[in-house]
Amino acid sequence: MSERRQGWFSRLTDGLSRSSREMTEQISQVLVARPLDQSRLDALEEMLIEADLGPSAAERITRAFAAQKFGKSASEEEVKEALAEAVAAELVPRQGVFDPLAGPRPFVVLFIGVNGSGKTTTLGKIAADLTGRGARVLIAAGDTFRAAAVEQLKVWAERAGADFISRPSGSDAAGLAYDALERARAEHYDVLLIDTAGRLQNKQGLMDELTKMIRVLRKLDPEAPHEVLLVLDATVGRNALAQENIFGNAIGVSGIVMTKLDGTARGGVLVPVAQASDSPIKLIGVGEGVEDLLPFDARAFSRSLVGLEGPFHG
Ligand SMILES: Nc1nc2c(ncn2[C@@H]2O[C@H](COP(=O)(O)OP(=O)(O)O)[C@@H](O)[C@H]2O)c(=O)[nH]1
Ligand SMILES: [Mg+2]
Repeated sequence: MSERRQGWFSRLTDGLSRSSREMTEQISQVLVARPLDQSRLDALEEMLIEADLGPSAAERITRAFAAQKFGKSASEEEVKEALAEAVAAELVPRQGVFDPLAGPRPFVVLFIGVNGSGKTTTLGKIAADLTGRGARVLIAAGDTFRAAAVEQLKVWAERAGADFISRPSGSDAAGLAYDALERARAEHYDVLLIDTAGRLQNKQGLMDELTKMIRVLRKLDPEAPHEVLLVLDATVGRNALAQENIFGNAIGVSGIVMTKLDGTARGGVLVPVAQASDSPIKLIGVGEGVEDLLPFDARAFSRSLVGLEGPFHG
């Protein structure tokens, strides 16, 4: 485990423990070294709901937790371990793998989500990871709405050593996607990463544009896009759940990226999002830097959420 990788986990842990500070304080106040009567279990359930885990997961976690037999003198550590296990049981089945180099070539990935959720940043991090592993990557600037968005993505592409295709702002995003896939096939790229716009104030227009992008990609490759990553910002809390609902219903999503789990994260919302979505959580963002993207590890996440160190700490 490199220094760098440990840094990721400590940032995740820091961010999540900030989001769950109240939760961890309450754990020790409410649950440690006391008999688990109904009022204490109710307090735990309430605490989980307040941490954005949602009522149904909160109920199941509380029930699983109550089934544990704690001695009179259960330590904070023991209580947290049991709670982490109960949270992990919810999330392990919702953990997925993003591995574009295991699929067909060119492997086409579409990034969708509202403005500011972290689509472009996530795409840039993935591009750098793939080129670092020797893959040939083409990036398409499908957010043709804002010139600044194209520039931001171009910087990421240059940094990653990936090739870049764009159109003047205002151009048809579907046309760009089509041209990009045609080029990726002709020039034998391993992966094509397609950014998109996220202006949800015109919801129907956006959904139509995304649907059209997918439709034209399928004219060239019926299997494309091989991955549709929905990028959600954890700091918006329960709004992330509403966004999952909107995009999940309108567009076929194959994986979720939950960003901004560092900093002011309200990481608990990952639990109801994971359960509401038909597709698994595949990646998490833990910072703005190029290396701040992690495969989603349900157990490490659960331990961090309840304020235990991740399994990669000494
Ligand atoms: N702290 C933090 N910031 C992030 C993360 N991912 C993205 N951001 C920041 O969120 C802002 C919006 O990201 P951007 O990729 O432009 O979002 P987009 O509109 O969906 O393309 C930028 O300032 C990013 O640096 C993350 O995991 N952690
Ligand atoms: Mg963007």
